[in-house]
Amino acid sequence: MKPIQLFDPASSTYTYVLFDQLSREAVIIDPVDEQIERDLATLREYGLKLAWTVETHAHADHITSAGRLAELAGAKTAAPVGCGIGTAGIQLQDGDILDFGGERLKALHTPGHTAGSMSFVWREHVFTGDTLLINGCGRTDFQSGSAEALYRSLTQVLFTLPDDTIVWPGHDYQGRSCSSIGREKTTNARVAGKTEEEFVALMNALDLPRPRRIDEAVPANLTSGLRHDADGALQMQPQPPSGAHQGTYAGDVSPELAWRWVQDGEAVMVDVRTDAEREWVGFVPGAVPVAWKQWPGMAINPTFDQQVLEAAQGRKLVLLCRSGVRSVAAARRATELGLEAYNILEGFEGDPDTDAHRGRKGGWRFRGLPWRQN
Ligand SMILES: N[C@@H](CCC(=O)N[C@@H](CS)C(=O)NCC(=O)O)C(=O)O
Ligand SMILES: [Fe+2]
Repeated sequence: MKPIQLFDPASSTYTYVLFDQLSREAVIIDPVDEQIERDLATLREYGLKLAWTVETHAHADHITSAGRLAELAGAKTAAPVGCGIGTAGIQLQDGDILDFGGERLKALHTPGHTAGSMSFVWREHVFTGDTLLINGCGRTDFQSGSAEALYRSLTQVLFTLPDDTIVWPGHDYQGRSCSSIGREKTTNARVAGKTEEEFVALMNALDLPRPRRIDEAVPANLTSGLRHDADGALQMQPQPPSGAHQGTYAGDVSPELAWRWVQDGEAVMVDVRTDAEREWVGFVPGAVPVAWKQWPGMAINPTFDQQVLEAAQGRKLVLLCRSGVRSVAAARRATELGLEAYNILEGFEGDPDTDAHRGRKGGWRFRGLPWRQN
């Protein structure tokens, strides 16, 4: 049995999904925030139920999606006790076991890259985070790193595993996928055949540039990737419309808040996109389709007023479009009709990125909220 190995090209991070064949319970190791859609799709594709999210350490180069996976997929969060990730439900100690179905994942404390770093053993596999990389190892020059501690973790913990143990690293910057303990023990350029003094001298002379996102990533990762409390709280409050729209509709809401209101029965979601967009791009289960404009010619839907009045049934309306433009116009009209209408920020697809592709910069799908396609 092999883990599923997934790659985030922006940070060269590997994420791993392991699962129990019978119960379909799964563990995800080091999930990356920007890849949450891919990871949820992988879980769906294999028919898995996510039991655990696990961190090897508090990352400096990317933000984890653990907190959001816990919310969206019902997973429990686990992180090494020494990493200061206070939001993780289980604070792992050396030797602790996480059960998923009939399978077991064992935590090994392997400090050095950071003081709390851990590696995880599953069957004949070891997930080494940034402790051991293929023909390399994690740097030790920030976040309580220690080259001395790393030398001991490599030589006295990881290299005492059986030689045929498969090594699955936390990163690879050259497209390599996995290695073995035997191979790394004999050929790893940083540590093989080196004394502790030689290794420490080499590590201290690396002089690597600081990770680009360190100032943003480390604080976010200490709360499982859920942004600062103040932002989180703000995200769950409606905001008054700004600029020229002041006072013309009830407010702007995040996709997360809109979904919360819909689930609580407080609001009805109205999808104001065209039939074709819903049909071809995707839709939110339970949302009432009331196009604002329709093909041909994107003419205003003549029955919009009547349809939204019928849809509201005395409740608030949250209006969804592609990127949050038509939904503002529709919210203004619904307000004129006497309804309490909110615009859902970012829409279904979010804003275009630098390649002019939607779906990667905000939006309902990007945020991992429920949607379907026919
Ligand atoms: N260039 C990357 C940082 C790369 C980096 O520093 N990676 C860390 C792991 S988070 C490391 O230990 N690298 C070891 C090495 O490059 O030898 C960025 O800006 O995010
Ligand atoms: Fe790292």
